[in-house]
Amino acid sequence: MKPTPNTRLSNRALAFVLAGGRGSRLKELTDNRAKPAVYFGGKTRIVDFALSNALNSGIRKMAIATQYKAHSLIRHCQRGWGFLRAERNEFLDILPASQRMGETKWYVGTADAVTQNIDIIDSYDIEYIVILAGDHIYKMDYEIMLQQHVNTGADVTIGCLTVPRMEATAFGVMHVDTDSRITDFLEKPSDPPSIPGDPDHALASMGIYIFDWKFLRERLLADMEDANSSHDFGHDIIPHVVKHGKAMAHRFSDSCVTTGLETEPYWRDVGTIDAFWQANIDLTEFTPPLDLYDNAWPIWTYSEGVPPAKFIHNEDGRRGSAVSSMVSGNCIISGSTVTESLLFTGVRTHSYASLDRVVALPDVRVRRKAQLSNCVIDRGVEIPEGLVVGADPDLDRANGFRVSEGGVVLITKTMIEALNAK
Ligand code: ADQ
Ligand code: ADP
Repeated sequence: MKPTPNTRLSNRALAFVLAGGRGSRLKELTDNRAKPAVYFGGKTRIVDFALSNALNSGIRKMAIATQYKAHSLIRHCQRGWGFLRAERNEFLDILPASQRMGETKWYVGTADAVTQNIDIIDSYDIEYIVILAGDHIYKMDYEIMLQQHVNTGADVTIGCLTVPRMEATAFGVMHVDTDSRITDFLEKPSDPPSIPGDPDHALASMGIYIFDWKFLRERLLADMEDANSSHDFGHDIIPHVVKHGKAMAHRFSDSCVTTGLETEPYWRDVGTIDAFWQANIDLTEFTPPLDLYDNAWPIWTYSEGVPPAKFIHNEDGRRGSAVSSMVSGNCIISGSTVTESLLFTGVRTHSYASLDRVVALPDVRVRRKAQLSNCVIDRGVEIPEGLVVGADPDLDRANGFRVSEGGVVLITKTMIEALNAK
């Protein structure tokens, strides 16, 4: 019998992850690391979602463009994604700015991040390029989007989803005809146009673009010569293709991966402290909006070989417990109470402490009798004995912590050092 040829388009595609943006709305969480390197969901970092989606979709060639505060991100990619083997024609290539073509030091815009690496991408010998942002949380099968791209003969296919119209000011917003062809594209309009017949919603770009590499290569070289261009996908490349070529919309709901637990397609830009805290806390719900326990669509990450989480009574018989919570490996909950919280690897909580609706990043220490609620604690922070957080915003501010619009308290090492020095 003749073997069946592998017809998956993902075999011939490169996933190109843009991870160079600053993500300044995450405040001190991105002081020392780029947004894609920010921790999410107990074990993973934000970038692991785009990379895992690519891997689970069958894409084996990946590149990631980094620039802002890239050390933590690069270290994570090397440790967590180093299992891809170049000799099997699979890799994650890390592409820092300032290495390649021309004089430009930084990637000027998102398109420039691709242009500066044209010669490298040529060497990958691929037909399609799937451009992704490294800073969103979602599960999506890019193979389905690739198939639509090829079947429609589009110059570009853009992933899109429906958002409340007033939130669309932060997105590229498109108009489509009945065949899903994009007839108009506006980058971050101040007064977003609504979907015809649905005045409260707009069709927003997810920042996911599929091109035939040959087509994009040519467009990028032309764009490079254009003195008026900011060399950005949303501002320059996409509007040009919409006007002069064939741009098609791909609905996220057509390729979103769900386990049945999720009641609607899940996609989050955890770009603010409030959104970051909420999306993490949501995972502890009885029925979470995102299922991370799906063996068929694993979110891969760097994982240390650490011992299991441990829950212990203290010497006074005080129980250490966690309910409606997620507790990662190497955590020790000793004589303290944890509720509706998410603890990353290596968190230690001591007797008579309480944590309610807390997101604690790796290696946080909570000393005795601290009472913490509604907060995000950055990696490695040591919370002093008896500290009260989240009960009174004025007290939190007086202690030097950041209180977000939504009332979530952010605590970093620098803030605790300043408090201890008082
Ligand atoms: P934004 O997310 O606002 O809008 P941008 O700031 O360009 O666009 O970031 C896109 C991605 O590129 C992010 O992952 C960021 O880290 C990265 N990035 C930014 N500047 C970069 C640079 N110079 N070099 C390398 N990487 C860089 C975009 C689109 C909108 C769309 C939203 C969806 O422009 O049309 O609606 O994404 O979130
Ligand atoms: P991670 O994202 O892995 O938690 P760290 O919090 O250890 O990383 O640090 C993020 C990055 O910032 C690392 O590259 C580290 O070297 C760097 N870094 C950490 N603290 C500082 C600091 N105070 N000043 C400058 N760079 C720092």
